[in-house]
Amino acid sequence: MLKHLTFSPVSPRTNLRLLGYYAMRVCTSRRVRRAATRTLAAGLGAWHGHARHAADPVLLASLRAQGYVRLGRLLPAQACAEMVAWLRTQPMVAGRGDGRSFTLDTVPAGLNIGDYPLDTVVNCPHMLDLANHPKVLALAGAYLGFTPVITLLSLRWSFPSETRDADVQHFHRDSEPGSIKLLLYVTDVGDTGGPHRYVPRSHLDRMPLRLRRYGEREVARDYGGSVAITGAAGTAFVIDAKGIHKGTPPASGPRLLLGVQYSLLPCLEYDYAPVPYRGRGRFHPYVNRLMVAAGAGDGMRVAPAAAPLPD
Ligand SMILES: O=C(O)CCC(=O)C(=O)O
Repeated sequence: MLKHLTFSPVSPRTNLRLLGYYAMRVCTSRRVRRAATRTLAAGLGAWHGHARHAADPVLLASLRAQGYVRLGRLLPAQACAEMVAWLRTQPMVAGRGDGRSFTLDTVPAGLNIGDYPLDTVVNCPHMLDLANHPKVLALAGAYLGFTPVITLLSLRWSFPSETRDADVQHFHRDSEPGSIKLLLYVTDVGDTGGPHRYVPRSHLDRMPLRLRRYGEREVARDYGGSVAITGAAGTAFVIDAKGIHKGTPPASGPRLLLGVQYSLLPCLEYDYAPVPYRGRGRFHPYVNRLMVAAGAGDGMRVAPAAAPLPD
């Protein structure tokens, strides 16, 4: 879980970042936002050197047109089982609730969401391999216009509960402009397992000035409804997170969702604190620098943004 910045009487740098964030938010025109993103991507290319992102053209076209695209099974069932087995021993936090810490075997009654701390997420087996999956990095690079930076990394349980999370379990748009998200089910998600729902083409709207929830009836009336994405453990999809989406609360059992957000630049509203990586993979430092501390382990080497992404 990442900490949100708040205005500070002692840190002009923090205040400047937040002012930058709100300046971006008040610009709601799609055309202006698109022009700004293109200019930024071109500027990054000129600064770091141009990089080529050979994304699958069918996936890219579908993401652009619909705002979401299914990637099929990106992780084998065995790898998902290894992730769950490893996480079972790790404490998670009710970060969207009262901040309690607990494990999968001691979930407090009535709790709907549990998130793992960044150190656990980064060091969970298969996590960084997946966040750096060549197919996904190529798609993110081509969609955003330049080598992406990972700006959020999460492993989140949703539990059957009487109550719904105030944010992610209601239709909403994300607050981070110019980002896409890889979402992967680490557990099986059928019709009653808490399928993700996305409202196709809602990413093409002008952004609202104030972020808000959308009701089921409003989504049905204005967009003709949403699509539910189900799938066995390992099933992945990518969404443009400014489109309307939500996680349905699971009824049949706990559901574990892996999330990776890719952006052109760090999100101005987060306080990034990269953590040491103790695994043995080698990952692109530019892409991972907000999550993984430089020089930690042998996985991070200094390399320019335009260095080739792994095949
Ligand atoms: O749990 C889900 O499927 C929704 C996740 C979500 O809304 C988000 O990551 O912004």
